[in-house]
Amino acid sequence: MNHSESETIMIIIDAEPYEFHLEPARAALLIIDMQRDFLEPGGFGESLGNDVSLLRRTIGPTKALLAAARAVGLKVIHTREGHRPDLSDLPIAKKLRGNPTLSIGDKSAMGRILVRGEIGHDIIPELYPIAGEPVIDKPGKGAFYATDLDTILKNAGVTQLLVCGVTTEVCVNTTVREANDRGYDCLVLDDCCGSYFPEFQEMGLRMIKAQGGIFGWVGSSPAIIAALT
Ligand code: TIU
Repeated sequence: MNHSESETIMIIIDAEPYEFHLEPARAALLIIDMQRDFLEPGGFGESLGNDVSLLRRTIGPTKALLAAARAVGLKVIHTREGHRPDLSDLPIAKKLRGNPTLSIGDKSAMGRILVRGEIGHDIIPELYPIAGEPVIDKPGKGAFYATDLDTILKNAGVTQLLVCGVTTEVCVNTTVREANDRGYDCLVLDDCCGSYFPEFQEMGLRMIKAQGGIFGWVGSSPAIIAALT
């Protein structure tokens, strides 16, 4: 691949706390855990008493952004939170936390909860990966923990991440913090991130952009789509 021409392209994106200098050749769209168990009625998230509509409002904007990224050849990476069928990578603390009636590995309406290969663990049909888009299966909240994401990004020359996904304060925040410590610039897209808790949605984003962008930037997908197309 010849980077020399595309590397010079830099687009100024309106963001907080200040403008983001997007370099498409060095950027990747990172879509975190848009899985049926978190987003669909009858899934794990709803079984815990959560209102999945608060997450589902992210699907339309993320789908539009994904289409724009694919159209211009921007790198796209998906993640899924989940465990091996034998649960050998599931810490007992994670299994037992909250004393749930239904926990990871148990049978639910969409198969065994957060187990790789099960229906509920997979990515929602609206955002399903296509050939050439890596899918990172992660056992933790952060997408860098116990995965090859960092290697994949470094090998592809990626230094900037456009971050979407669920939930804002859990897997999105954890991943952005991990990325920040590894030297990546993260632009988190507020309309493409969702939380079951409106107050955590707001604070999860404010924590990223506070103190001059202590963990990164916050923007919106229409600005990225306009810049790419
Ligand atoms: N992907 C992700 O955020 N996993 C979670 O467990 N999120 C919750 O909000 N529970």
